[in-house]
This record gives sequence, C-alpha cells and structure tokens, in this order.
Amino acid sequence: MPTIKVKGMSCQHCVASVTKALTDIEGIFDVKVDLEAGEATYNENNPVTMETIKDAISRIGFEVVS
Ligand SMILES: [Cu+2]
Repeated sequence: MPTIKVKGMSCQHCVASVTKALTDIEGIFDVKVDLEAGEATYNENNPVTMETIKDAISRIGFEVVS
C-alpha cells in the first residue's frame, strides 16, 4: 500500500480535496489521508506512476514531497 507525503494540507477540506483527487485517478481506490501526519495512503489495482500522482495533487494546489 503506497504512502505519499503531501505538503500544504491544513484542514479537513484539504483532506477531502486530496482524497478526491487521488480517488479520481483511474486504478486508485481505498484512499486514506492523515492530516496530522501529512500523509496519504492508497491501493491501486493497476500500476499508477508517481508522475500521475504528483500531477493530480499539484493541480489542486498541494505538493507531493518524498
Ligand atoms: Cu484545508
């Protein structure tokens, strides 16, 4: 189950936005976002590149950090 660090989340609205952005990616499901930790975990049923993840997150104004 991949885990990514997401920079810039400050409230539950951010959590909801990030959750939706990830869930909307084809192949990704079971997204969980931890506001305190600034992390998101997800499952994928076909391989999704980190580039796709980063694009989806930056499009909504947050940043994936490694
Ligand atoms: Cu927020």
